[in-house]
Amino acid sequence: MSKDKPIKVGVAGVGFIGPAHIEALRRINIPVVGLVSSTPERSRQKAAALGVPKAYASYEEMIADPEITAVHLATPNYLHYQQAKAALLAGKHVICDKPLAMNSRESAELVTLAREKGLVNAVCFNLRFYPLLHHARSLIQQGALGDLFILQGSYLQDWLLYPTDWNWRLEPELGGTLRAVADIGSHWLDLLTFLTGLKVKAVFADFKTFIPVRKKPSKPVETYTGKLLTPEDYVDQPIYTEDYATILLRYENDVRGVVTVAQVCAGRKNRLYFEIDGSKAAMAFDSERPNELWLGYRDKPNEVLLKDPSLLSPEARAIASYPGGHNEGFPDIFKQLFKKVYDYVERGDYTAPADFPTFLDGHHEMLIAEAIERSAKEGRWVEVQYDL
Ligand code: SOE
Repeated sequence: MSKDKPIKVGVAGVGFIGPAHIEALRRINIPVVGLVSSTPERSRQKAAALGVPKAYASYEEMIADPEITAVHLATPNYLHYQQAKAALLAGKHVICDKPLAMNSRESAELVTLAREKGLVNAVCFNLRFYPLLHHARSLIQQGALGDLFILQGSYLQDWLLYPTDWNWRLEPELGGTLRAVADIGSHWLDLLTFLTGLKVKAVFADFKTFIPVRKKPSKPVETYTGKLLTPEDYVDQPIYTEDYATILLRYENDVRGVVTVAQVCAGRKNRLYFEIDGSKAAMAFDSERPNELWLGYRDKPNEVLLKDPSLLSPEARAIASYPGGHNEGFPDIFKQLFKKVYDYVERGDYTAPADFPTFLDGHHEMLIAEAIERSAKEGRWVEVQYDL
C-alpha cells in the first residue's frame, strides 16, 4: 500500500466495542468511511445510526474498497484470524481486538504475514493507555520499587453472574475454548508485562465453571445487555468455558505472580486490579478508579497519586488529555491507543519499534493462554515457549 495514501478506516463489528472504536477515531480526526455488520440490513441500520457514510453488504466488499487503508476488527473472536488475514492480503493495516486469534498457530501466521506485507498491525490492549499506567511503567523503569518480587491481582466482572446471562463469548465455536482467560485475563497479563518488561515463563492454573448450564436466549444479545432480559424464551445450554481461573505465574528474573480472573463476581463491573511488590516500595491500581495510583512504603506514609499531567512522567503526560481533577476514562484509552497507531502509520517507517501493542504481543498472549489451558487440564506447571 502506498504510504502517501490518506488514512481511511473501515470497521467490522458494531456491537459493544465497534462504536467505541468509531468514536475514538473521530476524536483524533481519523475518517471512518464505512462499516460492516453481521447482515447487509444491520450494516445499513448501524451506518445510519452512527453517521458512517458507507454500509458494506459483506466483509469482502469492505476490504475490496480501494478507499479503505486500515481495518478495525471488533468482531467475535472466531472471525479475527480470517478477517485479519484477508485484510493484510488486501494491503490494509489492521487493528484487531483481543484475543488476536483462536490459537497460536493462527496468531503466529498473522505476525509473519503482517511482517511480510510491511503493514501496521495492532491489538487492542487498551488498558495500557491510562496515563497513570504509563507513569507506573516509568516509575518501575527508574527503579522506584526496587527489585520486583510479586505481581498479583485480578480482573473481575459480574455481567455473567446469573444463569440467564448470555453472550457469544460463552460459545467455544465463537469465542474460543478459553473464555475469562482470553477475554479479560489477556488484558491483565499484557499489562503486567508492559509495566515491568517481564515475560511469563511458566504457569499453573485452576479453572472452574460455576454455572455449568445456562439459559440461552432465542434472540441475539449484545455484550452486557443480557442483564436487561426477562426469563422468557430460553433454552438450556451446557457451558464448557471457564467462569473463573486462578493462575500462578513465574516471570523472568525469578519474579512470582498470581492472578484471578472471573466473570461471576457480584458488584465487580469491570475491575482490573494489580499490586506490584518490590524491595523498596509497592504500587497498586484499580481500573474502576483509573485516575489514582497507590504507592506503598514501609517507613513513611503511603501515597495516592491523583492523575495530574504536571506530576507525570513525559511518556504519561503525552497521553493525558485533560488537566488534574478532570478524569480520563475508558473512551480515552482507545483514543490514545489509536493516536499512537495512526501517528506511526503517518510516520511511514514500519520497521521502527512500535509504541503500541502489536500482533506479536497478541501472539504472546495466545501462547500464554494455551499454556494456561494445558496447565488447568493436566494439573501441573507448564512452560511458555516463545517461538517468535
Ligand atoms: C467483556 O468482558 C469485555 O468487553 C472485554 O471483552 C473487554 O476487552 C474489556 O475491556 C471489558 O469487558
